[in-house]
Amino acid sequence: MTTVRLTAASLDGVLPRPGVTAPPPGGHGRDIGILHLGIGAFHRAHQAVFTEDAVTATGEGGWGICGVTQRSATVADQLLPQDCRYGVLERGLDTTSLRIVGQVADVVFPARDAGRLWDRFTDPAVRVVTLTVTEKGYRRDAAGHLDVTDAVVRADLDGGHPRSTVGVLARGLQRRAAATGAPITVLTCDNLTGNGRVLQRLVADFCAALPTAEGEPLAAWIERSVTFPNSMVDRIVPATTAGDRADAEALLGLRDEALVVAEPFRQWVVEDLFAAGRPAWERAGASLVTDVEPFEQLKLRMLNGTHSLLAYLGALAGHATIAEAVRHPALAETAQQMITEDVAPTLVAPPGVDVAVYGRSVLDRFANPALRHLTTQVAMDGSQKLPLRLLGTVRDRLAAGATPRWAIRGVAAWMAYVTLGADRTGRPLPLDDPMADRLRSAVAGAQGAPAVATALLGVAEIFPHDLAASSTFRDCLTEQLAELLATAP
Ligand code: CS2
Repeated sequence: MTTVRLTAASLDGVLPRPGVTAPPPGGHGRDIGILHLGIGAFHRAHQAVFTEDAVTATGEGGWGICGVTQRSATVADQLLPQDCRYGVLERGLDTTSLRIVGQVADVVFPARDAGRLWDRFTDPAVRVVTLTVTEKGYRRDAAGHLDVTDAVVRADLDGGHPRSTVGVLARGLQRRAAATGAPITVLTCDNLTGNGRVLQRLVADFCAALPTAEGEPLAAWIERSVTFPNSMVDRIVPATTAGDRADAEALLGLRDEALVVAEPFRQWVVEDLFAAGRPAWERAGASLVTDVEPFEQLKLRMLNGTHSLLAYLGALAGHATIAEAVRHPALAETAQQMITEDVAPTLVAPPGVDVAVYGRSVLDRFANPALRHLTTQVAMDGSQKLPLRLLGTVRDRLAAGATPRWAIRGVAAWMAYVTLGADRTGRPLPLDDPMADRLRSAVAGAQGAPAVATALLGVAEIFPHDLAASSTFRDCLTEQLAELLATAP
């Protein structure tokens, strides 16, 4: 028997239902005020939930979300037939609950219908553009600028329908400037240090690479009318599995093809720098602050850094999930040591946060066995993640005269992962990374830890010259890499 699919009408037909939370009646507040670039699982489990809670708490309308899916139509085809309703399956240690979210009001796949994207950009009712496009979506060069040698960025500068994130954003802002010039906020929600300022600079780089007569007035308008707050986002959202879909279907009695799964925890710290208003996210538990940086460093280095460490060491040791990896005593100890000995001394504690307690909570969250967060999923895009998550810690500790052995172990584990391509039982480990070809050819023919380390330390987009030249770093790295390579099948 095939189950009926989730839609606004079918949902009304099954509610109320134990274990299921429904969106507010009538889905108030769905008039679109937010345009979101990159409507993957993370946005649906994080910002959309905060926004719906804020709108529910205040009764203020006008903050419905229009999601944009750039690379494929999959998300549009999942959400549109469901009137954009979807479930967030919350998996705690011993509780599972399902919440249906109604805050997303539309989804656009620009390759199919670019006009609808531009209509949103020029609509003065749209006052915030949010983004979750992952680290690689920013297309930065080794110096952190927009990579104007990238073929997609070049094509966007030349005109035609833009495909890069910065291209879409700059062209959308250009149309808005020409239409009404109404101010707007661009709020990135990706795991980058100083993410708002980074994006602001990349958009400025795009403008600077345009012909002067076009780029200068656009840059000047953006300077006057657009703000780019920093933000720190946190919620573990693994890829949805068939098991998650089956569990949600059992709870709801409807089939949900847009389901996402998440841990109960969620946090959002946002710099309160909005050009044209915002939802009252503080009413939904977000923190609106003047300085996000200490929160961001804490999260990137302690949570994401440890996540990457466990992903590479765990995958190499044959652990399929992060929860399995962190339940292994030796790996748990390594993670704890990195947190305490290497990361903690580099941090300025954010107001009201006890860094040691935070570190323990991170490991508890990782150990949640109900979340099947694959080590290979977290291992993806290492070339983009390493500098933000591990290398900052390594640099700061080296500068303080210390040898951050555990953070360096994380780097060594990444190198072993790249080189071996298989775990200790011989099972293949995918190298899913925008620089995969570069990395493979760098290590091709390199025999033994010193040669592999030299080959990968030479990739300047990842390892800045001064770090690659540090003998303390190189010696500690080579020693640990030798050990990891020796345990290969
Ligand atoms: C993870 C993050 O996949 C990864 O690299 O480290 O997605 C992590 O789950 C989130 O940042 C948690 O907020």
